[in-house]
Amino acid sequence: MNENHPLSAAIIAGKRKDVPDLVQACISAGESAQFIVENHLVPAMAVVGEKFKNNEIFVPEMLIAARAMKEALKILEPMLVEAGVKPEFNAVIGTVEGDLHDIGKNLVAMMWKGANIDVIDLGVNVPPAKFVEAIRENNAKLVGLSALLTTTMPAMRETVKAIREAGLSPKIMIGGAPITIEYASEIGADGYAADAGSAVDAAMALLKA
Ligand code: B1M
Repeated sequence: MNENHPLSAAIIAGKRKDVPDLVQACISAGESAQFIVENHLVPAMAVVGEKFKNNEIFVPEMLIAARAMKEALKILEPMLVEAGVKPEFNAVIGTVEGDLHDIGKNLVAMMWKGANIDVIDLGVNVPPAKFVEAIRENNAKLVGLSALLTTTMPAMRETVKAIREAGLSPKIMIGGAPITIEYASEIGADGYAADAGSAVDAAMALLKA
């Protein structure tokens, strides 16, 4: 991990405007798009996640860093597609039915993307059947459910139930302000994360288990 590389440092500091030139410099130096993602982008977002987890940075800084990472991906994604490089893992994420809060869910999605996971974001107010359909269509290995309201926590239980009853076995992670690890185990989810930084470690642990 080399978070001191100029590109990684620019992402961590959220210097979005510097990112395209730094990506081009890496390409000119002969680095492949995959190498750049794995050695500069992923480590940078890992540092961002760690700082967020430790309350060294907060939501605005994290969003700014994620935006800087997106600038790099804009250049690198077409190159990755052309080279036939696919992220190692994929995931479906959404805010459960009845719930319109998406700021935390978007942060988790961005951190997962930063960890080189292909993320299909279903948005907010997602009914269980839509999760089931997306998991099936994409053969998703990981599913993220977010809820911010105590009144929508039961929709998480319903979603987990619908996924299992459909005979699908992706790893299911849940999170959101009212959610606890106890609730995760109560409803049969595989994992829980308290924040977007921990959500990357937890996702990787589930995917590699
Ligand atoms: Co709403 N709201 N809201 N709201 N809102 C809360 C959640 C509330 C606590 C405010 C309060 O009363 N103090 C309260 C819930 C009370 C409860 O259920 N116990 C509440 C309420 C009541 C409501 C309405 C019912 C209000 C009304 O209309 N009467 C209504 C419900 C609408 C609906 O969803 N059906 C409503 C509406 C809204 C807005 C639309 C105005 C807006 C949402 C805008 C949006 O998301 N695009 C909004 C907002 C902004 C909030 C607060 C102020 C902030 C939420 C937020 O974005 N936090 C919130 C009060 C608060 O938290 N201070 C509140 C920042 C975000 C980064 O944190 O989402 O927790 P968070 O995500 C964290 C972690 O939880 C975790 O990682 C994230 C990053 O660290 N995480 C995951 C989240 N998802 C995860 C998934 C994972 C893993 C980790 O794995 C998959």
